Amino acid sequence: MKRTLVIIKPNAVQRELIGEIITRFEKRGLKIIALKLVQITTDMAVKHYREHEGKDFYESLISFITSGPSVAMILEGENVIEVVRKMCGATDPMKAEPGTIRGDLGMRIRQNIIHASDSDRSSSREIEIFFKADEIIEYKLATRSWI
Ligand code: FUP
Repeated sequence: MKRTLVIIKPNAVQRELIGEIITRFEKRGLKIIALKLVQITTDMAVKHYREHEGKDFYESLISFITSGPSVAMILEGENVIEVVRKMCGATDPMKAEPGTIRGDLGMRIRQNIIHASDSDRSSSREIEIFFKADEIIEYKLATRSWI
Protein backbone atom coordinates (compact mmCIF):
# COMPACT_ATOMS: atom_id res chain seq x y z
CA MET A 1 0.00 0.00 0.00
CA LYS A 2 1.23 3.50 -0.86
CA ARG A 3 2.17 6.07 1.76
CA THR A 4 2.51 9.85 1.76
CA LEU A 5 3.90 12.42 4.18
CA VAL A 6 1.56 15.28 5.03
CA ILE A 7 2.49 18.38 7.05
CA ILE A 8 -0.15 20.70 8.44
CA LYS A 9 1.93 23.90 8.42
CA PRO A 10 2.43 26.34 11.34
CA ASN A 11 -0.20 28.86 10.17
CA ALA A 12 -2.87 26.13 9.97
CA VAL A 13 -1.97 24.95 13.49
CA GLN A 14 -2.22 28.55 14.79
CA ARG A 15 -5.57 28.97 13.03
CA GLU A 16 -6.86 25.79 14.72
CA LEU A 17 -7.44 23.99 11.44
CA ILE A 18 -5.87 20.65 12.47
CA GLY A 19 -9.22 18.95 13.04
CA GLU A 20 -10.79 20.36 9.86
CA ILE A 21 -7.92 19.07 7.73
CA ILE A 22 -7.61 15.63 9.36
CA THR A 23 -11.38 15.18 9.10
CA ARG A 24 -11.18 15.61 5.33
CA PHE A 25 -8.64 12.78 5.05
CA GLU A 26 -10.61 10.49 7.34
CA LYS A 27 -13.86 11.15 5.49
CA ARG A 28 -12.18 10.45 2.17
CA GLY A 29 -11.19 6.97 3.35
CA LEU A 30 -7.46 7.41 3.96
CA LYS A 31 -5.81 5.72 6.90
CA ILE A 32 -3.52 7.59 9.33
CA ILE A 33 -0.61 5.32 10.25
CA ALA A 34 1.52 7.95 12.06
CA LEU A 35 0.68 11.35 13.54
CA LYS A 36 2.39 13.94 15.74
CA LEU A 37 2.73 17.60 16.68
CA VAL A 38 6.27 18.61 15.79
CA GLN A 39 8.44 21.69 16.06
CA ILE A 40 10.36 21.45 12.78
CA THR A 41 14.04 22.35 13.25
CA THR A 42 16.13 24.22 10.70
CA ASP A 43 18.04 20.99 10.06
CA MET A 44 14.82 19.08 9.27
CA ALA A 45 13.51 21.96 7.12
CA VAL A 46 16.75 22.14 5.11
CA LYS A 47 16.58 18.36 4.46
CA HIS A 48 12.89 18.49 3.60
CA TYR A 49 13.15 21.45 1.18
CA ARG A 50 16.57 20.62 -0.33
CA GLU A 51 15.22 20.84 -3.91
CA HIS A 52 14.36 24.52 -3.33
CA GLU A 53 17.77 25.63 -2.00
CA GLY A 54 18.93 28.77 -3.79
CA LYS A 55 15.45 29.83 -4.99
CA ASP A 56 14.29 33.34 -4.10
CA PHE A 57 11.61 32.07 -1.71
CA TYR A 58 13.89 29.52 0.04
CA GLU A 59 14.88 31.57 3.12
CA SER A 60 11.30 32.63 3.83
CA LEU A 61 10.11 29.05 3.31
CA ILE A 62 12.57 27.75 5.91
CA SER A 63 11.74 30.50 8.41
CA PHE A 64 7.99 29.95 7.97
CA ILE A 65 8.03 26.16 8.36
CA THR A 66 10.14 26.46 11.55
CA SER A 67 8.10 29.38 12.98
CA GLY A 68 5.85 27.26 15.24
CA PRO A 69 4.54 23.74 15.68
CA SER A 70 3.35 21.73 12.69
CA VAL A 71 1.47 18.45 12.53
CA ALA A 72 3.15 15.63 10.61
CA MET A 73 1.34 12.50 9.54
CA ILE A 74 1.65 9.53 7.25
CA LEU A 75 -1.43 8.55 5.28
CA GLU A 76 -1.82 5.18 3.65
CA GLY A 77 -4.19 4.09 0.91
CA GLU A 78 -4.61 3.25 -2.76
CA ASN A 79 -3.13 5.98 -4.95
CA VAL A 80 -2.66 8.00 -1.77
CA ILE A 81 -0.03 10.36 -3.23
CA GLU A 82 -2.25 11.49 -6.14
CA VAL A 83 -5.43 11.57 -4.04
CA VAL A 84 -3.88 13.74 -1.31
CA ARG A 85 -2.21 16.12 -3.80
CA LYS A 86 -5.60 16.61 -5.48
CA MET A 87 -7.24 17.25 -2.13
CA CYS A 88 -4.57 19.88 -1.34
CA GLY A 89 -5.02 21.75 -4.63
CA ALA A 90 -2.53 23.96 -6.49
CA THR A 91 0.58 25.20 -4.64
CA ASP A 92 -0.70 28.79 -4.85
CA PRO A 93 -3.97 28.98 -2.87
CA MET A 94 -5.14 31.74 -5.24
CA LYS A 95 -5.00 29.19 -8.06
CA ALA A 96 -6.31 26.23 -6.04
CA GLU A 97 -9.89 25.20 -6.81
CA PRO A 98 -12.60 25.75 -4.20
CA GLY A 99 -13.21 22.41 -2.51
CA THR A 100 -9.49 21.77 -2.09
CA ILE A 101 -7.72 22.35 1.23
CA ARG A 102 -5.60 25.25 -0.08
CA GLY A 103 -8.51 26.61 -2.15
CA ASP A 104 -10.81 26.66 0.87
CA LEU A 105 -8.40 27.60 3.66
CA GLY A 106 -5.39 29.45 2.18
CA MET A 107 -4.64 32.88 0.72
CA ARG A 108 -0.85 33.07 0.23
CA ILE A 109 1.61 30.77 -1.51
CA ARG A 110 4.21 30.95 1.25
CA GLN A 111 1.66 30.06 3.92
CA ASN A 112 -0.20 27.51 1.84
CA ILE A 113 -1.55 25.46 4.78
CA ILE A 114 -0.31 22.00 3.89
CA HIS A 115 2.47 19.92 2.37
CA ALA A 116 2.00 16.53 0.73
CA SER A 117 4.66 14.36 -0.96
CA ASP A 118 4.66 14.52 -4.76
CA SER A 119 6.06 11.05 -5.63
CA ASP A 120 6.93 7.64 -4.15
CA ARG A 121 10.55 8.70 -3.97
CA SER A 122 9.91 11.94 -2.13
CA SER A 123 7.43 10.24 0.18
CA SER A 124 10.04 7.68 1.35
CA ARG A 125 12.67 10.39 1.75
CA GLU A 126 10.36 12.77 3.64
CA ILE A 127 8.93 10.06 5.92
CA GLU A 128 12.48 9.31 7.12
CA ILE A 129 13.00 12.96 8.10
CA PHE A 130 9.88 13.02 10.28
CA PHE A 131 9.30 9.51 11.64
CA LYS A 132 11.23 6.64 13.17
CA ALA A 133 10.14 3.16 12.15
CA ASP A 134 8.56 2.48 15.57
CA GLU A 135 6.29 5.55 15.26
CA ILE A 136 4.51 4.01 12.26
CA ILE A 137 1.66 1.69 13.18
CA GLU A 138 0.24 -1.02 10.94
CA TYR A 139 -3.38 -1.84 11.68
CA LYS A 140 -6.66 -2.67 9.99
CA LEU A 141 -9.65 -0.32 9.93
CA ALA A 142 -12.97 -2.11 10.27
CA THR A 143 -14.58 0.22 7.70
CA ARG A 144 -12.20 -0.62 4.85
CA SER A 145 -14.58 -2.79 2.84
CA TRP A 146 -17.14 0.04 2.86
CA ILE A 147 -14.86 2.75 1.42
P1 FUP B 1 4.08 21.81 -3.42
O1 FUP B 1 4.68 20.55 -3.97
O2 FUP B 1 2.70 22.11 -3.96
O3 FUP B 1 4.12 21.88 -1.90
O4 FUP B 1 4.98 23.01 -3.92
P2 FUP B 1 6.54 23.18 -4.14
O5 FUP B 1 7.31 21.96 -3.74
O6 FUP B 1 6.75 23.72 -5.51
O7 FUP B 1 6.88 24.37 -3.11
C1 FUP B 1 7.16 24.12 -1.77
C2 FUP B 1 6.75 25.30 -0.96
O8 FUP B 1 7.50 26.44 -1.35
C3 FUP B 1 5.30 25.70 -1.13
F1 FUP B 1 4.52 25.02 -0.29
C4 FUP B 1 5.30 27.16 -0.88
C5 FUP B 1 6.70 27.61 -1.23
N1 FUP B 1 6.75 28.36 -2.49
C6 FUP B 1 6.80 29.73 -2.42
O9 FUP B 1 6.78 30.31 -1.33
N2 FUP B 1 6.88 30.42 -3.60
C7 FUP B 1 6.89 29.82 -4.83
O10 FUP B 1 6.94 30.51 -5.84
C8 FUP B 1 6.84 28.41 -4.87
C9 FUP B 1 6.76 27.70 -3.68
